[in-house]
Amino acid sequence: SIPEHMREAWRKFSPRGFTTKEEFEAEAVKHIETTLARSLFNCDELAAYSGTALAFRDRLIIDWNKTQQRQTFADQKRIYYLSLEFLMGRALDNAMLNVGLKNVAKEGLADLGFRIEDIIEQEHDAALGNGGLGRLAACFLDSMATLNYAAWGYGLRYRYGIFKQEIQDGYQVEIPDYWLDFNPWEFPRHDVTVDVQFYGWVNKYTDDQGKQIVSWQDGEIVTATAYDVPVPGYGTPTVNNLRLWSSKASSGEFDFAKFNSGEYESAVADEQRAETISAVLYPNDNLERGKELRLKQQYFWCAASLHDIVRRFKKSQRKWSEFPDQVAIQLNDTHPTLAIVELQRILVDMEGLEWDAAWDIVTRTFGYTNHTVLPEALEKWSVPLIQNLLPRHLQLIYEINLYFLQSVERRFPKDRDLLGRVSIIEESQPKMVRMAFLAIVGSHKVNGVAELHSDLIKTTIFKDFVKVYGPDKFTNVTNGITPRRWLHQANPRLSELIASKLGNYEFLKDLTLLNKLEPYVDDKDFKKEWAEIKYANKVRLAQHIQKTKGYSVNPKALFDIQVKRIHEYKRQQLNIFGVIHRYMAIKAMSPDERKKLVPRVSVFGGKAAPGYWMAKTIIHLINKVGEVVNKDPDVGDLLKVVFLEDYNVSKAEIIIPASDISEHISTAGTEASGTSNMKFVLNGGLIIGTLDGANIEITREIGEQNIFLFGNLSEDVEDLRHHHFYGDYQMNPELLKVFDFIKKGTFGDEGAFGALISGIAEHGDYYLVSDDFNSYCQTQDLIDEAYKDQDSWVSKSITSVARMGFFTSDRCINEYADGIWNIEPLQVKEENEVRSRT
Ligand code: 475
Repeated sequence: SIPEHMREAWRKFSPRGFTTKEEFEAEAVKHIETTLARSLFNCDELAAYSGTALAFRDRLIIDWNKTQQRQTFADQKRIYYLSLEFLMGRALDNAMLNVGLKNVAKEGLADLGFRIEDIIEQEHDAALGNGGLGRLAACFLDSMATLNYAAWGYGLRYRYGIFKQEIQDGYQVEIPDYWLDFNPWEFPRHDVTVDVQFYGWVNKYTDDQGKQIVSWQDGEIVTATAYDVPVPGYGTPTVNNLRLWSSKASSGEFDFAKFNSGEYESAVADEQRAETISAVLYPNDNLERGKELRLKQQYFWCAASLHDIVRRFKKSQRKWSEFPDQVAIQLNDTHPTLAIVELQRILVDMEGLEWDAAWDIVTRTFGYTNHTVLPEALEKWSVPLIQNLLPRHLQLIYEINLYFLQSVERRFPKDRDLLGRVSIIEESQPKMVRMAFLAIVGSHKVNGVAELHSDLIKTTIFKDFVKVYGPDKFTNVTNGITPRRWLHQANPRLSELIASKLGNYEFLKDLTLLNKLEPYVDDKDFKKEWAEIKYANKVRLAQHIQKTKGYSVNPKALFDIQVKRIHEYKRQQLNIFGVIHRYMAIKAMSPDERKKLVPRVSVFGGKAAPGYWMAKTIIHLINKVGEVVNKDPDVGDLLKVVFLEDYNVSKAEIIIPASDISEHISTAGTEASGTSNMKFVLNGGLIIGTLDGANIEITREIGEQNIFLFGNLSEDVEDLRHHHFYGDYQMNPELLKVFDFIKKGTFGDEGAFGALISGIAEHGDYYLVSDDFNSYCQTQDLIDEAYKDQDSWVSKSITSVARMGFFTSDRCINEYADGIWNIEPLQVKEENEVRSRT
């Protein structure tokens, strides 16, 4: 660093960042005219967005620098959140709100000739995730920064995020999402690199001093380069770091020999192969496919992150035994499990620690979060694949397993079966490494993401590990969401109304303060404003539908929304069969009967994994039903079916505030938590749901009278499935009528839907669509009745919001910090009130 006596110039000129409208305008214009080389004669909205984003980016990086210095000086424990997915969405609006300068930007942009809403719209979503797991990671980053924890996210800088979805002839078509054309939110750190090795072989020998040396040799080297993304907290100067790794052929490796000997093409091909590692996000949600490139991604990212963390720790010159006091690493599902093995390798092979001492450090460092019990989503990697790609790691895994099984055997000497059941290696053909088991063995805590889910993992997939370790290793942290994005940013008018009653915006930092809304549940004026805001949000969505789909829907109708990844377990098929049932009922009614109906708009949105054929069939059916129903003159406004294309974070911000009812209707016991259920309720929507995931805790908090529950319970699912195969099983007759209606060709070629129907009617109905159909339809009728009484509906809405305090991700982070990471927030002395609460 610069010597003390030469620091004056630095202090004098180091930028302080804008706070006034004029200062903002100066920054934005400077960027537009110099960084972007545009002028007032050719500044379109995209250029205005770019200038604004660069101005805020600069603003953030000043606080980012200070935060990093503060955290380094404090020399306390840090959290490292390892996630293959960070579904960040747009950054500009969030940055403006979190630093409290949205009004300044709004007025400044108006001076320059732009509307802030149009400018915000220009930004491309950062869509480096699939669904719930990736968005949870993004909410957690927001909370960790807001609560002043010293926390880093580590992920991959995919060149292509989740694909863009288009609907053509009712079918999903995938378009690549190249999003890095212009990304002002990242800082390339060409000086922060890690060389990561693949393939090769393991050389074991004894050196001159008689010490066992293990060396992993002759592999292929790929370089990881860091790209840093600032993560601003709300109402605090803390700006944390999200470090994303990008792959490149190592400069040492780029084969100049080849190049010089005329093999130019093959040298370039090697280079491209290296870049492929971070090229694309795997588009599967709740599904693992076991592809080699995916394993390469996982190791590349784990190795780069671990070496970065270890490098930082080594600067502190502490003893290795203090590593777990300085470092907590949280594994977001099993995707980063190789980090456990890599840390053991660093400590034993590279730093020369004894096995037991190293393993003690490792297990005290890691925590593992499980996000699903679906068998097809549990990661297993074939032993031959690992053997080839990571030969040394396979040896370490076997060794870890050996010591683990020996300890199990000592404690349960008579239980031979137990050893086979808990072994990290599955004795199949080929043998497989069970990553969840490795994650459990290598961590000190394992958590599920909602109470039911955490109970289920203890009694089903990880039951034997509860026997081995005792119940205390397993814990629950019910998921949450950041109220900054999901209330304040997505629903500014509702946030403002709440603030007007509560006196300030403190509830955005302490969401339990929402309970102060309860006294207003019967306040006539308040209710009127509440209802008006919901209506305005519905109008906004109706405009979006008009713009993107080209037809209009009635904003006075009941908006019934299901937006999430398309998956059989989430049961969009139950919803669309219910819609068809409703359509059939309307067709059968007299005009007088129709007049009594509550008009409804059924909105669907979500992507199917490109290889998930059944999910694509469901999308196709929804679109075909829409085509028929929406133009049927018998139906008119009474029913509209809308499939919104390309559901993503920024669309969620428009869709969620506009719901009257949202659907969270997974087969009981299958949805680990769900987080959109929380987002919808926080925005004043009611929900129809099964007793699954966090729906159960939402019900407990807001009260049974404020939620529409239906369907079989998780504890009965197994028996029901058994009965389908071995009992005298009868399909629900109303559902059969729906199937007949489809089979008649009402929605086009009935063959297209054959497998969807037969899966339920003939092949065991694994997701219990038929079992729950009656209760689902009856509950939908109750909803229609309840909606007619708008006064009581609005009271339910307000009461629910008032009781949602528990579901902030701030609460989650504090629970992780207390129960798993053993870490305190860093005191920020200069903590400044958010300047203008916009
Ligand atoms: C749950 N993704 C939600 C959310 O905890 C829960 C798995 C394997 C491979 C690729 N993606 C995955 C998931 O398992 C996932 O997104 N799980 C979701 O995590 C946050 O709220 O119920 O389905």
